[in-house]
Amino acid sequence: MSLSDLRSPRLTDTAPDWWKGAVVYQIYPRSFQDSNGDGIGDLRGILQRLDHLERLGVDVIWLSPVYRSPHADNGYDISDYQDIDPAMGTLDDFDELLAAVHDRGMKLVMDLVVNHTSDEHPWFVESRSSTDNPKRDWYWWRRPGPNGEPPTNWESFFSGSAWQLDETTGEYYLHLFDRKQPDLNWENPEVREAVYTMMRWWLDRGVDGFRMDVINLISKNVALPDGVVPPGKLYGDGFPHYAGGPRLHEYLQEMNREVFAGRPGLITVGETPGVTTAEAALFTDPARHEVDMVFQFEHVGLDHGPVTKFRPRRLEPGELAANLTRWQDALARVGWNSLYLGNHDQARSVSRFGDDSSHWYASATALATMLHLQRGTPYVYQGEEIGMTNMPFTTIDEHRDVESLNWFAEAVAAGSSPAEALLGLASMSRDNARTPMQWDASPSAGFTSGRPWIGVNPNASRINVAAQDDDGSVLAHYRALIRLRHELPVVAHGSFSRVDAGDDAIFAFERVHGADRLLVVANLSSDERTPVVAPAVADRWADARPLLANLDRPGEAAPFAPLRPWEAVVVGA
Ligand code: ISL
Ligand code: CA
Repeated sequence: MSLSDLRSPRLTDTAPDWWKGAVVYQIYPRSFQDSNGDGIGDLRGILQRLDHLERLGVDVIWLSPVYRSPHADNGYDISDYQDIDPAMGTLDDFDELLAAVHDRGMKLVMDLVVNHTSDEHPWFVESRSSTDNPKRDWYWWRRPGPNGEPPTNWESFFSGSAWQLDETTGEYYLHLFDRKQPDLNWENPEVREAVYTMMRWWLDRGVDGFRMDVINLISKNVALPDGVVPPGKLYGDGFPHYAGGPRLHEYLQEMNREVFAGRPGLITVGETPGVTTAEAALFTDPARHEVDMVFQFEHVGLDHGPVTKFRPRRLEPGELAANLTRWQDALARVGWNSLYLGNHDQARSVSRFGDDSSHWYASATALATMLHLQRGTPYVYQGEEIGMTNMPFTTIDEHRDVESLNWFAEAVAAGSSPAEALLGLASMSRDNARTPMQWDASPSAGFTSGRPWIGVNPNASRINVAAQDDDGSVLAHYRALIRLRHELPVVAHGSFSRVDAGDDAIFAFERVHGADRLLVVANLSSDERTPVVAPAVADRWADARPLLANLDRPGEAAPFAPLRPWEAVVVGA
């Protein structure tokens, strides 16, 4: 059986779990393509770049928020769920984009941000107007403590207290993120009904599903207890009280009944920071009718320091593979994994988990190989398919993200030197992943004819889509991986088992589906490594056929030959 003999199912697949064979591409619209020279990416820009996505072979496009927003958190603060932000275009542009995506056999998924709204959303404007407004209870309002202090000691994700005192009524409101992102009160059935109505409106318009922002935060412990103050911190950890709350599964099942029932062909993915394997299995057990899959966060937390992610620790080779293996094993029988290394909240994966200086190409492709050939649905974050790297920011003025700006101010106020605080941002700032997509070697990388809202990475002259149209590029390797998933059922549906290769830095695993077998052997380190496997394993793969490799292999592709830095080999049997 050779690759070219195989069929390409793409989205002709009508099975309820079609998304097991799909690859999702995340667009961060603000930084993807600007069509009108204002320096901000927009919907018509995406329309101009659909060829790239079609050639890459992805099945589903997930759009980070394009709704009307004051942009305190780049659109994750929504002031109108049923309109497009003027900077992004219009509803007509949206309809045109959706039709064009569908014409090309792809699907479109919206970001659903319903843990909180913008403080400029009419619901909140009403809610804050008086203590007896009918929408007062749509948000979390509480009276100050005896000394005027916030109702709990919780810290916001973006530094400082999670509570904001509102002068109008002298009460505090809860905002787990920015103070311009007040949390909705899902205990109130009217809130839930309003959200479901809005979701049905988008599905009626033709969208194919939702990526649900911090969906595991929508149910809170209504007693709102203080959190434990960890060593070295000013605030308490409210996470146990606002994440995975008592009514979370009830809400998701209700949403599923009210919104998704009777609409086949959708894809739903919950973003669930801090989720455990056991909880993930519950969320994604098809029999429970909650969501198709969730984004877990363990592997993107491995390098976080004990006090803050901005003082990270060095990962040892093997830590990433060990963690991903744990998730593969945990969801082997029930549930489904989302496979991702990067998104708009994470540093660039090749810079973080790979080696973007000495082994840029090899590490970008080795990481992609081990990720895409696991059991689960892979997500490609814009620019990852060409190996985009972290941005060499040199001053705080070049940063845009509210999280980075707030943390920097807090760190400097607490006595850090600006240089030291910038060092923390250098490896971990979300802005690393938000610089413009690198299309070509022109001054703004083909992103805009104007002045981009955030700087273009200077390496765009070298790392860009136009420069990678040949075999042997990162882009070509992504295309090959996506094609493998579409053409070999074992990639989508096979079991996963890690193979002990005698060295933690070598991530080797077998996939089995009926009589079809696949073996991946990837050296996730910058040193040469030699796999040592049990004789039974070596025998099983003695007659393997080479399917894919990221580096040229001299002679036959013996899967257990010594591996060069970041070398990855895929064979079939
Ligand atoms: O990057 C983080 C802060 O360190 C994450 O904790 C992030 O805030 C978390 O993953 C939730 O992310 C989502 O919700 C946020 C928004 O800022 C992120 O962009 C979004 O992906 C609030 O809506
Ligand atoms: Ca624009």
